[in-house]
Amino acid sequence: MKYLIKRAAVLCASVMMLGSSGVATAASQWHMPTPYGDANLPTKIAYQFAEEIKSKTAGELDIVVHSGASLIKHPEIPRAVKTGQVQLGEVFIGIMGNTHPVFKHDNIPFLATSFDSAEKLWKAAKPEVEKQLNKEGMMLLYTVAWPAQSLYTKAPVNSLADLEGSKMRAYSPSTSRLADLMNTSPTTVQVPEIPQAFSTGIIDAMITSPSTGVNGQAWDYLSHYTDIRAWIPKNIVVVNKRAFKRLNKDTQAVILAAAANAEAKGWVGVREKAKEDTKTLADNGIVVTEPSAELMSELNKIGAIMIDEWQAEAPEIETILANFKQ
Ligand code: PCA
Repeated sequence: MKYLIKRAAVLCASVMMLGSSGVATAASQWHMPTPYGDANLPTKIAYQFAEEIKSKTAGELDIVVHSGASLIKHPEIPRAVKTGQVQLGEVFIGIMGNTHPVFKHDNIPFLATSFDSAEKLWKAAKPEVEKQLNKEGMMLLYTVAWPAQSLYTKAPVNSLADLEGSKMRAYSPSTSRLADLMNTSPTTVQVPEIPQAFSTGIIDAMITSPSTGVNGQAWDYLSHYTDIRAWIPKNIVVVNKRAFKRLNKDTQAVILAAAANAEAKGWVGVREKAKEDTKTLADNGIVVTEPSAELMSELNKIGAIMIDEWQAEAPEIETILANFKQ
């Protein structure tokens, strides 16, 4: 019986797919889990991306965005897309650092610290990232960057000695390594848990964007923001290759055009967000300062170590770095 029901569902699905041969299609619904809440730029862009596809396919493809890890937990999103549990999803590139070192290009301190150089780094890394995703049965649709990542603490930081022994939030393999090299102890904390982790003493420092600080009302539990602008990480939206291939060519073209629009919007939007959110931190009483020369020189040394370590991990990294330096 179960088998029969399954067969019927499959038949139904194939009838719907007749669209590619020009016969009228029934609307299909796709599910898109995203890791961050609705207030975040990448999530807003995900909604617009879905809306554009729905309107340009006249409702034939309806992508339902499930924000804030409400459908699938963040670390499980890549696997959910890979296995076809969902058709597409959004993920922070850095958390895939342990899958393959090409994904670590995203969280290497002081490699690309301005938006222009981050765009350049993305162009350099993208072909290698696409190759790895392809091996995993996924296809890249678009990326959205975060503002540069800076240091949040409960006291001023003039040099690394001021941070020694503190509990530093980590959100990826690379940020755990960074915390080690800073003589702090890394603790993995997801964005929604940041306020509670600070107030209960699980962490006492973090490196993230002004946007994530504003989002979690950082002024309630810390006082200093040192603008080290250490790296500019990104989210990517990926689609299951088989699901994409099953669509007719017109729908595929609509998706790719919407993805290109989303990416362009992201690079413009993040530049505005970075300024606006840094101002909001200051307006709410956080002491926003430029880093001291001593702190920057210490951090740059750590950055150089991390680039060396990363380079030794796989031949693809050499290719990314060579493309980036061109
Ligand atoms: N916010 C997310 C990812 C990068 C960022 O700015 C976070 O802190 O987890």
